[in-house]
Amino acid sequence: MLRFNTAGESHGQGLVAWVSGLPAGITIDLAFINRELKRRQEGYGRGGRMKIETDQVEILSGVRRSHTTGAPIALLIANKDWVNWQESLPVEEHEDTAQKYRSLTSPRPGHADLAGCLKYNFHEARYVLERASARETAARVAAGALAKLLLAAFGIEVLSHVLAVGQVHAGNTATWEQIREICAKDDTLFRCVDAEAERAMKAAVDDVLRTGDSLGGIFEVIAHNVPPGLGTHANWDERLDGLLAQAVMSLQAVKAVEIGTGIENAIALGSRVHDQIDYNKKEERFTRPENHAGGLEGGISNGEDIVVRGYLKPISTLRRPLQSVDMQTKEPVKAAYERSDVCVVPAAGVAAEAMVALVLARCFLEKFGGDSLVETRRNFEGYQAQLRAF
Ligand code: EPS
Repeated sequence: MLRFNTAGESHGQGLVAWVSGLPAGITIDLAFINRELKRRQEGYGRGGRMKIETDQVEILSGVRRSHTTGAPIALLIANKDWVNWQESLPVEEHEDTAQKYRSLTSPRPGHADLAGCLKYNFHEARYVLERASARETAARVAAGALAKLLLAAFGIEVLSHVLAVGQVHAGNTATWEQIREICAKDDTLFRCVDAEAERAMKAAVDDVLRTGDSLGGIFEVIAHNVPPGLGTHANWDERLDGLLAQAVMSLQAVKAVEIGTGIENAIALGSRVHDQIDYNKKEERFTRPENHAGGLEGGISNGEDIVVRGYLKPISTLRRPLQSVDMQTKEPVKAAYERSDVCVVPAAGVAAEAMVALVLARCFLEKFGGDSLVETRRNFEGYQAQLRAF
């Protein structure tokens, strides 16, 4: 079974990920993983931290001579900012470290600060916010890049683009080719296929930069060329739509997840919503002229592109802070301000690609198995032949 987890704090020594269950023989391209990390750092509206960090992965185990060995893979991404924090957050307390500790006693509405302090019995939020930080998604992106490399060996690609920032919506008309093109570019502002909407998104972010506010938005992840038959209707906890929703919702600041055009579908007529079925005799496969279902029916992939949208609340750290209460004095105060991003929708899209890729890779390996890529491929090709002969 493909499993992964992460550890690490925003201003700790580094972030780590552990990935287990990938078959032996997958080609691992470090440049690809690092490019994914760079994509996560991009976007207009990021804070000062992104000028400090150049995220690079170090692989500590499970990969030898550019191939997976089948053993657990340990990944490390160093935090360059650690040099500025090692006396504030030392692993072992020293005599002179206490006064260098940077406590945060006025919790930010919308952040994990207060709920985390109540739960763990801290009277200031440093340890909570360090782990709650979306910097953790760098580790997820590195793990997701491994999943993407497995999927790519079977022609499956996972990419994302931005549909909306604040009130600015680009519309729902992006094609797979446009999404590929925008993802191939370095240093995009919002990874939005609509240049005019992108300009308006920049203006919206400039506004909140001026006013000390923040903005959320909507990203869309597409998984292209996914075979039909991943996930199952048979058990609630194996439905692929449910697994994808949980994985994407688990990303910091994501507050709603949509499959296909699920939200619009809820208020439309059934006859407009359900994707009619055709058969392409030459390609020996069922096709759909439209994809409102986002490639999922009955919790099973149906062979169309899988479409997952994430809705991001605005960043909760505000330069012009909201009202809060000091956790020690219980007196009213303004919420704390820490250096932060003001808009992270394209970065969240990249983190969501990683989560979608990890879920798909897990379901793919559940269906096709294999301890080596050769074995997985044999099983996959047998199923492809079965589909053609259906
Ligand atoms: C970061 C995500 C955000 C940034 C962070 C880097 O984390 P958070 O969810 O805590 O706001 O603010 O940068 C800093 C913590 C900092 O000191 O600037 C990321 O995605 O890498």
